[in-house]
Amino acid sequence: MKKLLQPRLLAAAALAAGAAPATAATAVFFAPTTPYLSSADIPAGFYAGGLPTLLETLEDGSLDATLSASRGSLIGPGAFNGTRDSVDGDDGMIDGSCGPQATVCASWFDSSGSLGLRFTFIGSGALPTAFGVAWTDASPGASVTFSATGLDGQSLGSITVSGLADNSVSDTTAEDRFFGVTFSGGVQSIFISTSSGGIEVDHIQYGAMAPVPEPGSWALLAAGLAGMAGCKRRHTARA
Ligand SMILES: [Ca+2]
Ligand SMILES: [Ca+2]
Ligand SMILES: [Ca+2]
Repeated sequence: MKKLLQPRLLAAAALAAGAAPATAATAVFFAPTTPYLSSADIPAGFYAGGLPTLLETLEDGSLDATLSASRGSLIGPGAFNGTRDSVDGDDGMIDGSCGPQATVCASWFDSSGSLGLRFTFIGSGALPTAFGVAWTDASPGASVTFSATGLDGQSLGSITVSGLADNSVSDTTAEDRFFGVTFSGGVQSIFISTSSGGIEVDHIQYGAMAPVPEPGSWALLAAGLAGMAGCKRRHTARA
């Protein structure tokens, strides 16, 4: 039985110690407690316009050229049938499974979850400001740790979620979860690891983060509303 997990949105402090506070930007980590069964489960408020620039489902048989992986390999049709664990909807059906099919359901796997997987943006142009992945499998009881780096390897923080992994290493999908981070200063890489056994992921993705109101703009808005209320009261008193 799964236990209830952290709040839907886990926010964490971000700027690495000693990093110049050039902006008030803070990395925000997303770890929804509901399953990621297709790209429709990307959390609201993650990407500008709701969708990533790149969604690497791995169903084309290779990792996109704008991404590098520190470890692991693509496992596709014909390999690990019954235990390969792709995102559920990659076979066109949300049916609690994606793995044994002959022509679809690819994922990314490494036998060492503790060494983890780092996906780095190596494309041209500006870094993405939102970067995520769908974790799909680990050994029973393993916890999942997700972290990210910004420009020049600056740490953006990390989160750890325990109690996710079910008691199966087959292609069960109800345990699958989205992990992502947004940072206006740019996200160079994401790293995901598990405390024991292997690790499997899918839907590596990045894009532009959804705009977040600056705390200052909230303060200005609140002050403006308070001022309007004051004017109305004065106007009412004179009337
Ligand atoms: Ca399916
Ligand atoms: Ca897939
Ligand atoms: Ca799974």
